[in-house]
Amino acid sequence: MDQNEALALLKPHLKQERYDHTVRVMETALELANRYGVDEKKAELAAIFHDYAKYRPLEEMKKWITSTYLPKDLLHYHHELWHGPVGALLVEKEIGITDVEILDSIHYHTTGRTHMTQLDKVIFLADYIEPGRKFPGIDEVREAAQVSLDYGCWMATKNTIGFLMSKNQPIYPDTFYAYNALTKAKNNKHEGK
Ligand code: DGI
Ligand code: FE
Ligand code: FE
Repeated sequence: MDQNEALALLKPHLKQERYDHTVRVMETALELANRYGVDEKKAELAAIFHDYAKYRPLEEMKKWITSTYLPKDLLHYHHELWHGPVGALLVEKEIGITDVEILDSIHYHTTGRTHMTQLDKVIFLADYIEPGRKFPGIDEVREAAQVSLDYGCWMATKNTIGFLMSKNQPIYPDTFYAYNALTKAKNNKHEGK
């Protein structure tokens, strides 16, 4: 599936501003994939479909979580965390993408996970630093993304956890698992282990 075909399939599912965000995530993901030697075709498709389920009604997402293999604990956390896992499911069902690496990077794009693949990291980080984003601390994450994929993702998970804690929000376990795995990798590297 080429870029234009994929974008045309995506477009009816998103509002204009979300579509524009997606195009910026795609461009950012392609840059990161190129820089860090990750499969650009997979990065392109995963980025295009990462927010595919963003506007599905909550009741529909709930139904998919309840009736499929998706983790049930999602229902006990903010519904903002549902569109990644449900998106991966629907991109397979409705768009016909079967590549597990692509589907996983869509599934985990909001939280990350333990031992993220290189593709997971590209999508997670591209979504965080695309040029339209204006989070507090974003410049530091953009600089870290120039140093390495791991360092950029580590900084993004650290920022997200700090942000959620400052708002007294619960944090989904995968967000902690991602942060822990990236922190251990970073510390081991610095200690020369
Ligand atoms: O879909 P996007 O807006 O492009 O971005 P996203 O899929 O990364 O969603 C971002 C939102 O998800 C942001 O408001 C922070 C929130 N989030 C990320 N990790 C967690 C979380 N919210 C909770 N409650 N817990 C988390 O672990
Ligand atoms: Fe998202
Ligand atoms: Fe997004």
